[in-house]
Amino acid sequence: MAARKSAKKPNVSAEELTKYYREMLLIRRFEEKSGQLYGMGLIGGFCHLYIGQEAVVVGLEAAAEEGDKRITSYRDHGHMLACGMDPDGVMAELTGREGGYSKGKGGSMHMFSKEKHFYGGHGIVGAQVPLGAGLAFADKYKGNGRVTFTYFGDGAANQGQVYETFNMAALWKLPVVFVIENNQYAMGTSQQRSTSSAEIWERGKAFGIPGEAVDGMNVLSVKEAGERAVSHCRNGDGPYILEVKTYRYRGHSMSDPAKYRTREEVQKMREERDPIEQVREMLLTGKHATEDDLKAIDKEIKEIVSKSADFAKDSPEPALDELWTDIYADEVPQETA
Ligand SMILES: Cc1ncc(C[n+]2csc(CCOP(=O)(O)OP(=O)(O)O)c2C)c(N)n1
Ligand SMILES: [Mg+2]
Repeated sequence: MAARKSAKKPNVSAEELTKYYREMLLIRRFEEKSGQLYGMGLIGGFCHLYIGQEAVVVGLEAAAEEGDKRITSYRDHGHMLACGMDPDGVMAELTGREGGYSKGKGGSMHMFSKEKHFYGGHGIVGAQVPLGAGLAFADKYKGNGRVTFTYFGDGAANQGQVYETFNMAALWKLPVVFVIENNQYAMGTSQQRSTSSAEIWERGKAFGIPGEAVDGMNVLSVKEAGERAVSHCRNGDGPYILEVKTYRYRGHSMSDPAKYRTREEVQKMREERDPIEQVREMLLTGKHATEDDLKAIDKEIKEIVSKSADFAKDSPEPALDELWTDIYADEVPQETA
């Protein structure tokens, strides 16, 4: 793929690196556990894992400030964990239980957190793109200096509504970072078979939107690019596009046997580009951490994930009368801030 490795020596503290390691590992272990629970029949319906793409959200969350917003597609568990949502609530939602973020009524693709400014979780490909611009419009209107991260895939990037959104976002100088998570596939269709240009971000030029391609397997490169994008938006200069070149190791969803690519292709990416291994290497070679330190982090993360699975299993199924709630808004929210 076209993503470049960052050649220069990273200017990053041990604390920061350890934080990214921990956050990416949490997503990976959480997703592995979700896969297991799915296999056991405890999670039903659609379930799209984020394994391999962890550096994208962790890098961009490192560039975000309190109050910034995020919205994404159905491949959303990593985004929720990275913005600080509770693993217990996410896992309980995956298993359709009362303790979940949508009281067990939304499942994998439909979770929200007003507190963490996470606006979903959207099952319709590309639907979150105009919604993300809408969130940014509200912030611009209020003049509160917030930025919205609007994530979508390489497949979604071929939709017409994306370009209608680019046009309006550029025209109104909306504070929105469009993050194209280019994992090279849209279900079983590779980017080469579906997309006329290898550099999707360049399409923004037609609207006067600046952007760049980013090595999405390197959390530091993602963070650095994220900071450029965020400062552009916060300065009032309008939208910015980041095409983050990444890779998903698992199938499109739990029901995908992934016959459209070779095992070797996946193996090569895991061995040579894995985002967590890269940070692990940096921590060890930079003598920022010992093998034992990392083992202790691994243990701590395993415990968080296993606790979330226990919470999910112990949480009851929603009561039958929940069928009649959360259908219409009880009141119109009057937000002022
Ligand atoms: C409007 C619409 N068309 C088709 C689908 C079926 N579908 C679900 S995911 C997907 C592929 C999207 O790929 P991409 O945007 O690259 O995201 P990724 O799954 O790789 O994260 C398709 C076609 C859908 N959910 N919504
Ligand atoms: Mg894709």
